Amino acid sequence: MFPKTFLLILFLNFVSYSYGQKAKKFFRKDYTYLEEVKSFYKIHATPRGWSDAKQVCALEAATFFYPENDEEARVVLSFWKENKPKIKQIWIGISDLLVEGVFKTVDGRPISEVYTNWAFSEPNDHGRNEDCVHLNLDNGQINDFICGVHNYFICKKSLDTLEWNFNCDMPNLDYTLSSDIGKCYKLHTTPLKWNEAYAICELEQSSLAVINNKRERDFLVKLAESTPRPRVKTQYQRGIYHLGFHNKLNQGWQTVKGTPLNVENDAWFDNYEPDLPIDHDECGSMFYTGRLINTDCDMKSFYICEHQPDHVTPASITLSDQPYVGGGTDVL
Ligand code: FUC
Ligand code: CA
Ligand code: CA
Repeated sequence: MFPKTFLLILFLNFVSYSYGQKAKKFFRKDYTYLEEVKSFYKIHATPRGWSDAKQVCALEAATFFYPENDEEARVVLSFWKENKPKIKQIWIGISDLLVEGVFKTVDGRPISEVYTNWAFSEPNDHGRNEDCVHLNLDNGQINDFICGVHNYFICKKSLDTLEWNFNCDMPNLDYTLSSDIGKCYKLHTTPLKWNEAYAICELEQSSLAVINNKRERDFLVKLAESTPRPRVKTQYQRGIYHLGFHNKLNQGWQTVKGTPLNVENDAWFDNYEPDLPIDHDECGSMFYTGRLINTDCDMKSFYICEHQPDHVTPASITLSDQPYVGGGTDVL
């Protein structure tokens, strides 16, 4: 009897939690909720090629917008006109990249199920080089066009599909809270250059992690232990993780938050590569042992993002905490 009641309580809690978040109608600060279509939208005013646009939406835990029907097209077009009236067209999440002539949405639906308001005699695969669909914002008609051309676009999240990471106060479920430290972290295992990693963390509403004390260092070392074992000997697989500090401005090592990093500690560069530091190695990373190292900014590496949940008071972060710069041993 007890376990059943217990399970029921757990279940009700879960339901009311998700319901609670949905009732708040909040996804991210940069998205606007439109009640008529029960979804959140963000206008991206940085023009991108179609594939990049698709990736950006995915990284924001959203979908590359396409109208699901005439009603949504109407509502979103008027939302656009209120905000960015001058733009003539945007990319939408429909293409025939996979099979020529077969147009599908980014989530795999045939175009016939959604929005087929083609302009006259479209799609025409003009120059045999048009696989991506754009939407004319004046008349709501669509046309196939060259995917590499840069256009504005919209990302969308429906209220239906909204999930919430309550511990971390964010929609991204991949972040884990360390209640000890008062921050949430995500370790990324697709190796990227430092700048790229920086940009991805930002899209996830977070930033490259900065280690403030030994406890946090230990936590990140544990997190790093969860990454797959090396199979090929490339740099990143030797256990390097990009973090949030650099000397790119040549004004001394500093964190991504602009605070100085104290590098007096002799543990700083030692034992990693005999000839370091050299000039272009101006990006900050962590060896899997927890030691901070400088790395070539172009080196692709795993990386760790951190997110500060709004409701958590970071008890362990005090004003006296300097970003941590030492510790660990680098034995390969
Ligand atoms: C029509 C369109 C093409 C392109 C060309 C200039 O042929 O179908 O997509 O815009 O005009
Ligand atoms: Ca085509
Ligand atoms: Ca066309």
